[in-house]
This record gives sequence, C-alpha cells and structure tokens, in this order.
Amino acid sequence: MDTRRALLDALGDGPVSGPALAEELGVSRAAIWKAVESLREEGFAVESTSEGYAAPERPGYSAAGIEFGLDAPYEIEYRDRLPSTNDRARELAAEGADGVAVVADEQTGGRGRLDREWVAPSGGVWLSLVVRPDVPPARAPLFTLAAAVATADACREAGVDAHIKWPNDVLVGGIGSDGDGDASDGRGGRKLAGILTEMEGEADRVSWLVAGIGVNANTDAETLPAGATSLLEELGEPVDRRRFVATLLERFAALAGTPDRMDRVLPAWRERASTLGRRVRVDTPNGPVTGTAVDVEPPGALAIDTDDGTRRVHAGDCEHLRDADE
Ligand code: BT5
Repeated sequence: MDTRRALLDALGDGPVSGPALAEELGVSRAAIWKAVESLREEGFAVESTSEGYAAPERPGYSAAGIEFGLDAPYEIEYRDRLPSTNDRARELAAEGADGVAVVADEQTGGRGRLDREWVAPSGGVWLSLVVRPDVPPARAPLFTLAAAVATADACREAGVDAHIKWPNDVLVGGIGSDGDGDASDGRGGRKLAGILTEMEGEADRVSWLVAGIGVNANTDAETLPAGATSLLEELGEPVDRRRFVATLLERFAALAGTPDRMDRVLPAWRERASTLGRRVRVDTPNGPVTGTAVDVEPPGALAIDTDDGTRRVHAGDCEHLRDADE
C-alpha cells in the first residue's frame, strides 16, 4: 500500500505521530511528511496537533476525502468536471488500471445506455469504477446487477427507500399505487440513479470492465429530466457524498470484489427489486415482450411469463405496467 493511503487509513483511527507511523510503515519520516503535504495540496487539510497528525474535521468531497475511512480496495481519481467519468475510466482501463474509481462533481457529456444523454449537473454522484475481474465475459452482467444493489443500499443508508427496476435503474416510489398520481409512477417510479457498464473482453476472460454509476444526489429536481428525482429532493437536505460514495464502493466490493462472492449477487438483487411479480413490458432489440416478470436468472436475464410461455430477455428497457396500461 502506498504511504499516502496508509496515512489516510491511520488518520481514520485518530491522531498519529509522524515518527510512529514512519516506523510502522517502514518508511522515512521525510516520506511521511511528503505524504502529509501532498494530502494538504489536494485540499485534505491534515492538522498538526500535540498528539500528532489529525484528520480535518470535515473532509471535503475529493480523492483523499473519499479514500479517508474507505474500507474497499479502490483508489479514487477525483475531478471537478469531466465530459464523462466512463470515458476517463476507459482511458485508465486502456492503460492497465485496476480498482480505480473516477469521480466527478459534474459531467458535461454524460452518457446513458444506447448513447442516450445522461444529465449530470454539479452536486450529483458521477462515478465510474474500473475493475479487471478474472471471469468470462458472459458473467459481466452480474457486475451491473451488483452495482445496482450497491447503489440501492447506499441510497437506503442515506434514508431513501430505493428499489431496483430490471436491469439496473434505481427508483423511488411507484410500487403499487403510491397515490401521488405522478405520470412517472406508471413506469415503475421516479428515477434516482442509472448504471452504464462497458467492457472489453477476450474469448474467455474480461480484460476490463467499467461500472458507470450516476446518482442524482444533491441535485435540484428542476435541473433533471421529467420523471427523475434526487436524494436531495426525497430527503429535503443534502447528503454527505463522501460517505455515500464510500458506502457504495464498500457494498460493491463486498459483492463483486472477488469472483467467489459473486453467487451472492442475484439473491441480493432479488431482495431489492421491484420488478419481480409485476406485469412488465420490455422493449428488446427483437421487439416488445409483455407478461409477468417471474425471476432474474444467471447472469442477469429477466424471465417473463407470457401468453406464449416463459421468455428470457437479456437487454432492453423495462416498463412496469399498471392494469390501465393493458
Ligand atoms: C442509464 O441509462 O440509466 C445509465 C446512466 C449512467 C450514468 C453514469 S454517470 C457516471 C457514468 N458516466 C457516464 O457518462 N455515464 C455513467 P438509460 O437507462 O439509457 O437512461 C437514460 C435516460 O434516463 C435518458 O434518456 C433520460 O430519459 C433519463 N435521464 C437522463 N439523465 C437523467 C438523470 N440525471 N436522472 C434520471 N434520469 C435521467
């Protein structure tokens, strides 16, 4: 582990003296001092106290701020503004990066699936995680589902009762008749977050995978498309994005950090999904499929009971239907 990250981890447990830390890490005191200075330059204002170095009281939303207290093996690259965190993550992936999360406060060219636009004003959580899992490309959809679970959990921990619509929209409301009569409710709820996974693979192995996660965190609903909502809108106050991102990454690592844990992904997804048991219409590349969603099957297909038997769909836009829609 590098000195900077080790210092951040040590600061998480309270003040730490430079000499003690140098000894613990087996590096020079000058190396510790350099790491302290570089954190300060990043805006992470390490304090010098009589007990040693101490973390700032309110770490900002920055690389060091997010890595401080982060219990997941990821490095953060933070930018105030990027065209798209997925594009930057793809660049890093091409250079061989593994376990790096690109985070931006604002995106000017955010992308959804099928080259749709993703609106990403300042205040949101726009994040793309590069990983190089040792799995065949056919298992890649599991990472998207894991990202949806991690996102829903981070939203829930922030106090918003989020659920997942197949395959990976994170929504609020719209289950049954929630009574607010909002036009978006018929489609399954108000959209809080979306996920765009991109990958490059060889025949038998994923070479890299980018999980792009967009969460409307501290964004005014007026700046978002119709049918969207934000954590700010749902809670009436801003969330701590630093803690939110850390929770999300920790949940993702716990589910998808190592291939042997991946069998937990589908059960976790099912528990948080609002799609199963619902009447749905999925617009697939081969046309619409309408029926009752009965299960999600490895590695992420939706099984739908239709008048012509059970159909399995692997990709598409899913709409939750109300009786009135049929
Ligand atoms: C998605 O696409 O939901 C995937 C969105 C992924 C965004 C993240 S942000 C970090 C990373 N960097 C990127 O450039 N992208 C990823 P899809 O299911 O195709 O939904 C797109 C549709 O959602 C659009 O056509 C709009 O109707 C709607 N939409 C656009 N911006 C939105 C927003 N901020 N909140 C809710 N809905 C939005």
